[in-house]
Amino acid sequence: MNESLIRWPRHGGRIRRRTYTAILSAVLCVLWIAGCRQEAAKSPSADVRGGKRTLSKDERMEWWRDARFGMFIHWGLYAVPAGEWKGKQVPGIGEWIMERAHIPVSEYEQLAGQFNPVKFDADEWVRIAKNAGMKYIVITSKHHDGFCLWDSKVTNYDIVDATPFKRDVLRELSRACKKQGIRLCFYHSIMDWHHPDAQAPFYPNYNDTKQSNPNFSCYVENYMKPQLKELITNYGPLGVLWFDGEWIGDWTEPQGKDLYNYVRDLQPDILINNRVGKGRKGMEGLSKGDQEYAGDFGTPEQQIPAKGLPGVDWESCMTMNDTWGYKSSDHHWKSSEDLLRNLADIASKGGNFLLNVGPTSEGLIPGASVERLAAMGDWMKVNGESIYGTTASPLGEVPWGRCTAKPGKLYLHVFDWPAGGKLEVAGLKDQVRKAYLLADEKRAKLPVTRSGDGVVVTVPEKAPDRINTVVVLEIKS
Ligand code: JFZ
Repeated sequence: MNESLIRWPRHGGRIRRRTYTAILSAVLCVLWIAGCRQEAAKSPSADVRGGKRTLSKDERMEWWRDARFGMFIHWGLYAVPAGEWKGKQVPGIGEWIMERAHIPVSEYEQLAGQFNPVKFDADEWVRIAKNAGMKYIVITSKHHDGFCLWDSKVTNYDIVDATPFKRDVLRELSRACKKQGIRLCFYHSIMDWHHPDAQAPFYPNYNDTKQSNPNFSCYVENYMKPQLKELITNYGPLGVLWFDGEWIGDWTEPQGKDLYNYVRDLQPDILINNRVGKGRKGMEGLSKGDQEYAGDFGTPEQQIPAKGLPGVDWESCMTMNDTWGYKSSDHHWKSSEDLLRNLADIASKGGNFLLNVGPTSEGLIPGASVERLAAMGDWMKVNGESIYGTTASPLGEVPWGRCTAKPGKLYLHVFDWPAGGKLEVAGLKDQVRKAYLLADEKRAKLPVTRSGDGVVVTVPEKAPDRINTVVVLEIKS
C-alpha cells in the first residue's frame, strides 16, 4: 500500500500531486491519532478537576493499598457515660448511647462540661498506632451525636468552646501525625442528632429514617459543608474522608454526588469511602464516573468478606471488643492471635484492616487495646513485608492458613503448623527459586520438592511462631 503511494507522483500532474498530499496527510493523521491513543492507554487515566490534571485513581490509592493496616478511633462525649446512663447499663454500642437511652439533646449536651481528657497525649496515641505497624489513623471528627473534636467556627458544640479541656485534639493529632509520618484521616457523620436542621427534632427516635426535616438542606449547605472545608483546609492534607450515617431519609443520591465533588474539589487527591452516598452496598452496574463517586473503597463492617471484593478496593473495620466508643463494662476482647490472623486473612483477600480503639474520657486508649496493638506490632516488625504492599492470594484458599503476594514472591502465612515438618503448597505451577522463613535473618534455604500440581516445603518440626509463621517462596513467574 505504501509503495503504491510512493509511486503516484511519478506519474502525476498537479491534481494527482494534490491527491497524494491529501492522502498522505490523512494517513499521517490516522497514525498520529492511533499513536496518541496508545500513549493514553499506557499512562494511567488522569483525572481532571476544576480544569486541572490531578492524580489518577490508581495513583491516589497507592499509599492506601500499600498501608494495609490502620487505626480507627471513636472518641467523643459518649466516653463520659461510657455505656451507663442514670445508673443503668445501656445495651448496644457505646457511641449510640444518646439514641439508645433516649437522651434529650439538652441533657446530652451537658456531658461537654464533664469532658476533660487531661491525660490525652496526641504523640502517645500516634506512637501506639505506629508501633503496631499501622500506617494511618481515622478519627471521628464528628459522630452521630454531633459533638465536634476540633475548634469549629460554625458551632460552639465543640471541644474547644464547650469543654473545660479547651484543646483542639484534631490539631494536636495532625501535628503528631505529621511528625511521626502517619496519614491522618477523618470519619464524619452525615447524620447529626444535635443539629436542629438535621435529626435533633426527631427525639427520641433520632435514627428514624422515615422522618424528614424540611430544613435539612440548610444543615448541609450552611453547616456540614463549611465544617468539612475547615477540616480539609486547616488540618490537611487528609488521607481519607470516611463518611457515615448516610442512611437517613433526608440524604439523597444527588446530595451524595454533590458532597463527593465538593470534597474532591477541596483536596483532589483525597480518598472517600463508599458511605458518602446511597450506593454503598456495591458498585456493580454503575457507570465508571458513578463508580468513582460511589466511593474509592468499600467498607465491610465487623466482617471479612469470604472471597474479598474482587475488582473493588475495600477495608474491613472492626472493634477489639463489642463497641466502637468506650464502654467501661465491655471486656469481651478479641485475642491478639485472632486480630493478627484477621490482618493476614484480610490482606490475603486484597483488603485493608481498620482496627478500632475507643479511648476513655480521660484521654487514654484502654490498656487491653494497647497490649494487643503492641503484640501485633511485635509480629509486624518481623513480618510486615508479608502484609504491606501485598496483593490477594493467587493460590485461593490454603488449608493451613493464608497467602499474600508480591511480584516474584509468595508469603505463606502458616496458622496450623504441619505435622512432620512438611508444608504442602498445592496448585503452584511456578518454579520456586528459594524458600525461607521471613523471621530468619539469615534467610537459610528450606528444601523444596515438586509434588503433584504443587510443591512441598520442608520446615522446622516445631512452629517458630504459633500465631502465624511466614514462609517466603521466591518464584519465577
Ligand atoms: C456505623 C455507626 O453507626 C457506628 O456507630 C460506627 O461508627 C460504625 C463504624 O459505623 O454503623 C454502621 C454503619 C454501616 C453498617 C452497619 C453499622 N452497615 O453497612 O452494615
